[in-house]
Amino acid sequence: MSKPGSAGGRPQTGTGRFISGVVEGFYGRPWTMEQRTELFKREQKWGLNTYLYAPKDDYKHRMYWRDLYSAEEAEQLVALISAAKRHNVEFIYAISPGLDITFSNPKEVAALKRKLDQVKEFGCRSFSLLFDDIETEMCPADKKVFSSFAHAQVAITNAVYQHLGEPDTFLFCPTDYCAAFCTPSVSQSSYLHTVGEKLLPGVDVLWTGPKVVSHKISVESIEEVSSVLKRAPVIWDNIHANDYDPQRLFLGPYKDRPTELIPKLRGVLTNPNCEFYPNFVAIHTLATWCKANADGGQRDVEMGDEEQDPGYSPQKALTLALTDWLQEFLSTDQPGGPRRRPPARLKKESSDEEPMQTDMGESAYEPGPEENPLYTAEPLTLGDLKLLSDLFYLPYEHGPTARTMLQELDWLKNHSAAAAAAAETDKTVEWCFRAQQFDGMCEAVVQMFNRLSNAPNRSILYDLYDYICDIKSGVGLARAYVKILGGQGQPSAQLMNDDPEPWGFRGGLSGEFQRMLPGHGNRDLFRHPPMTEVYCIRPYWPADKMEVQRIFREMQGAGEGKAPLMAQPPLICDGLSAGEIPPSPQCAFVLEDEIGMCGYALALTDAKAAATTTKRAVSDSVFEDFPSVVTMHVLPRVTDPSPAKRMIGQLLSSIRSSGSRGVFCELRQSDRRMLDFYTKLGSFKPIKVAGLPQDLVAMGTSL
Ligand code: GDL
Repeated sequence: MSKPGSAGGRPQTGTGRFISGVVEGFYGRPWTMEQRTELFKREQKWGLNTYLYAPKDDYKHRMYWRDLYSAEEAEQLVALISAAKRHNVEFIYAISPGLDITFSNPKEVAALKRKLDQVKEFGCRSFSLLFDDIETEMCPADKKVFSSFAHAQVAITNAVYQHLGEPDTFLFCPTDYCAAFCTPSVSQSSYLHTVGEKLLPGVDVLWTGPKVVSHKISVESIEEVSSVLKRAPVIWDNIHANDYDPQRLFLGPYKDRPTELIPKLRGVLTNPNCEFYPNFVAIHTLATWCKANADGGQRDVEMGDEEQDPGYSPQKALTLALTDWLQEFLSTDQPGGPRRRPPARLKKESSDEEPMQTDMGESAYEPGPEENPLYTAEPLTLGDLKLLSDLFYLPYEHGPTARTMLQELDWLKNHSAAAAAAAETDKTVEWCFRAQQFDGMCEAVVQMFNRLSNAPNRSILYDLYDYICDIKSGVGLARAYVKILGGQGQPSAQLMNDDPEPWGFRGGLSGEFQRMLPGHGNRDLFRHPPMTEVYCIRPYWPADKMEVQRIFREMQGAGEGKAPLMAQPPLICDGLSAGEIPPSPQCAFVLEDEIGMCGYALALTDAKAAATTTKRAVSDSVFEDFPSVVTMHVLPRVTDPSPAKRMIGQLLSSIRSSGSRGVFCELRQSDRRMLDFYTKLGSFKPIKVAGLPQDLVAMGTSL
């Protein structure tokens, strides 16, 4: 096994310690000097050791990288660098010259060295060159000198690294900084191979994982990139970055990076939310993660969950972070901050309640018996913060409460008509119960909002404010909608009015664009590109039997006036298409276009009886894995495969809901179109069925 932070026996660079901490590497308003100093305090307290200064929109970091700092700026940077030192945090100064540097011009190299020399004079000892998010095409002058972009970047990086006296910590961010950017792949990327071979061994490489914002980072993926780079990378983690979407904020725990990675990495730096204060959770949970192995692999297995990381539980890390964060919320951060008032009902008898601030003294207003009581707010709770984090969790995952709310709203929407039709049945009772529960969850969001907006620490509140307002009104709309579904309440002005307030149609121009796209621009749009024709997939009704038979005959080559192909052996599911066997409930769909029905997909959740009718001796083991059978036909006029994919998708989902564990279909070898269709679906694979007539093929999929 290789040493921690080393790859392929390469000696460790720098101090050899695991680099852990924060990269201020996002687009948008950079943090203030005070916030950065606060960050160093926190890093020290939580055991993190590094800060990488790389704010994309700081003029002199990227756009005007050649410009030296003014005396005033210098003073600030000197103070910042010494604050980092005081808190035992390694300050790495990064520069991004890639927007316009000409690598082959010695004046440019000199400008870069001059700039970094200046920062070195400020007391900085660790540096970084970043080449992320830039054009990959070299200018003609550079093309004459360098054989590739990688060669150009590596040459300048090595030169600067040596010029600065080979600092202990020197980081390089490649232009292909994640697997998704590598062509054709990580292992075959000539760019990364050049970096791996030519970059001096003392320089470390930043890497964001499989994607820019990586959902998961696996040990295998890191082993792969380490072998190409010939060194263990430093992860630049964008898991909590929110600079790409103004409606999102990430308050979930550091997650989906196994702690087994720690010995395989040179370090981890998180590039978190643009707003400073909400990063409490991102940084606190990263610190907990980093400690996982330092504690000698403290075992923390939660029984019965094999997926758990033995060294780290995101849920526990989150609770630890939120518990500490709550204290910060409750501390007044501004002069003239609020006095804590006793809750209304306790006001009279509570004499032991400590006011947080007593400077209101004599002038404190006490309402008379018939007057308005003073506005009081309950203090924020850990439960509120848990809910807040659930609503603003992680880029690929909502927190548990948010998931439940979405599921419940979906269920209430889909079952509201049934509830109305079956008055006073169990279904209505269940619908009303679940609607009430949903309402309760919405109310909890409102209460959380109220308590948050009364929290004494205004700096955190102001960073959160836009987001919590947004979620509060989103939840409010859903809540009003469920009331209307349940027949309570009038359609509110917000939902139905012809002239709503601006908060009834949110999102500005970007919102307009999204609403104009099919499915409101949701993720399905990318999975199933939009169709040019309009199709409708609807449940099969018994009255559709004749039309289904017509399509079946047409597809068998026995259209009007032609005789059916008698010579062919029947398929198990032919009885379904011919209308001799009815499909299982909820397991039949038809496809319609402008002309009429143009396809169908039918299933039997239990195929055994149909096999017997077709006189086919299918073995029990096949039925054990694939108890259900499907058949699907789509007329040739439907040239777009998407509607058929969606129809089979809906059918499989219904079969799965019936409790079946697998499904198969039979196809004729000559039916190239359907064979091709099932093969391209990806989920269906050929299966062996003993006694299958020669020109038939069976394909199956588990559900
Ligand atoms: C990026 C940018 C980063 C930005 C992040 C999230 C790297 C190396 N660069 O690609 O500045 O904050 O995406 O939008 O991650």
